[in-house]
Amino acid sequence: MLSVRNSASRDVMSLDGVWRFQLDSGDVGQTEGWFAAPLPAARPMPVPASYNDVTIEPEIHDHVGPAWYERDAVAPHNLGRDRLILRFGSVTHDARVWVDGVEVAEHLGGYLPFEADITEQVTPGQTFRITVRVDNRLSWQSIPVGFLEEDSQGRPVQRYFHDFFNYAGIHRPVKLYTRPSVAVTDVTIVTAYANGPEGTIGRCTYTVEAEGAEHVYVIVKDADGAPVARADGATGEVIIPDAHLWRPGAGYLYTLETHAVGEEGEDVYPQRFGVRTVEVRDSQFLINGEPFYFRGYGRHEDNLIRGKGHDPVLMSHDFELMEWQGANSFRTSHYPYAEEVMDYADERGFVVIDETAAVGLNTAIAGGIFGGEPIPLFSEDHANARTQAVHADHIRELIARDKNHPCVVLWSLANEPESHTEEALNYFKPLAATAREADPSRPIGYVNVMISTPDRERIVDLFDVVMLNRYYGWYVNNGDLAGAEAALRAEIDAWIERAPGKPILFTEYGADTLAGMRDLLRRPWSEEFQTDMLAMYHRVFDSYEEIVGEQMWNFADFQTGTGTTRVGGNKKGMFTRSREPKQNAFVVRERWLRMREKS
Ligand code: GCB
Repeated sequence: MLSVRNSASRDVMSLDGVWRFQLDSGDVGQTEGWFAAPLPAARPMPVPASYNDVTIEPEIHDHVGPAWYERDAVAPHNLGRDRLILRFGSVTHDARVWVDGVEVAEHLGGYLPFEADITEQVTPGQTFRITVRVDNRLSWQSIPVGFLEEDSQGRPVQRYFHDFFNYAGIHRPVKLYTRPSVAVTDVTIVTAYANGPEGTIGRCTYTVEAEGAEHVYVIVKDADGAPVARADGATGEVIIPDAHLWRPGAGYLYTLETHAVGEEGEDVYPQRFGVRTVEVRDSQFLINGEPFYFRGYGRHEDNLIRGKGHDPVLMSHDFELMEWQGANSFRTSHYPYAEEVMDYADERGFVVIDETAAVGLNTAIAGGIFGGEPIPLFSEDHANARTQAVHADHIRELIARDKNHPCVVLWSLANEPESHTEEALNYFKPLAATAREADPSRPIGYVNVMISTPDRERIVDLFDVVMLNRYYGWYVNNGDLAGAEAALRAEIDAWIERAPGKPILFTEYGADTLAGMRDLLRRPWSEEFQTDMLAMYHRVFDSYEEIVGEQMWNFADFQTGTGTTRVGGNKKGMFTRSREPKQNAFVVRERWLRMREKS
């Protein structure tokens, strides 16, 4: 799906702001037709934001079930023959949308965009009402999975197998945009380059899909907007003389200006791209043919009050912090991030591991804590063929959204799924094929959980890299760093034997750390222990050529459900939730700046 862009033929209007909102605890809104008239008892609610922390009402914070949003908007008075599209960046988790009482869209899954052509529902210059039903319930057939229970008062409680809080609402910008009836509907770009006597020659292979077009042509513009190449036809190749590569730390971007011309007019869509290659070879991860070492974090879209609501201020600050620290990459743990974040990563030259929302497909863990009910996960009554189909659709949607981002170098199909059983192999085999078919140009991986050791693991052969979340020193060997180091080294040795030639990437390692807790004995939970534990991991990583990256857990403290192991959330952050550095942040900064200088 194309991002929303302004162009000579497209106008964009923001619908962010304060909407009207109402919980639907009895799930009666649909049968009572809340979409057909203004909401019966609405209160204000900002968009984009999670609704949970905005008010101080437990009913809203802990709500399980549908909630409704509503606002008025005005259709452009000069719409002419253009189409009017209503687009949501994400609604978590399931959405239904009405315009003046007419249903226009339905979308499953809380982290990807969807849109509806509402031209027929509106009158140019007239006000219309948008109503959205948001359902935050997870089931065995949603991605991520979850199930419902009741508390002692008979109220529904959402259970799930990941630790981050199940924030809900309209999380990302809502837009209205116009486009001509002749329209560019999709663009796919794959790049390559060759170095020769005349410098670097970039090659951009493209495919444009267009509606109602008789003629398609493309113009490549450089970062200053100057045209540097052009080609005719809906598919083809453009050669870029003297090309600037997109590199980690230097995000040079071109624009493929696509023109679709038909009897009804012309559409212009500017698709940004970077010239770069990605390849996995001989235990190395190569970007532009050079070995790349990932320095960074697993992150969350999470912050005070706004929950998972996208906020450009926080986004910019987070990138400043990452750069200050010398990081060059992050993983979108554990769901696709806002499109604005992906654009920003492209511009700033950050390297991204793009992860699906398939977190917690594992009934043997609960938020990283081992234990829990022994539920047969991949089975008719739990994660079944329907779940797999939803997961496959989600992979296709993610790749359709993010395929043109040069920052994305690797697709992560799941975080810590069950991966040591025959059922897991049967589940993931077709999904790996789905990802490869949707994007043959990038490597794929999945993130392995600690209980699926190399002697038991069954699915790694489907993937190009080994991605490991390890907590030796924390959940295992807590406080015993010598024991943790020995166990970590033994496991790495076993992975090298189990998956020869595949690069190994540490996608999580970390210790809960209460900011301000200092300890002369350097014990767990103190700032000293976090520093010591990460230093131990880094020493180990430095002694293996097969290890191509370190993404610690987590960039910042984040909100979770409550529990005996979570003190006001997950505290494994390098920074606190309000982005103050812990002691460790300075220590790791020295290491990463040194590494940045050398690379
Ligand atoms: C994990 C999960 C991550 C948790 C983390 C922890 O393995 O992937 O989502 O937050 O452990 O801190 O327990």
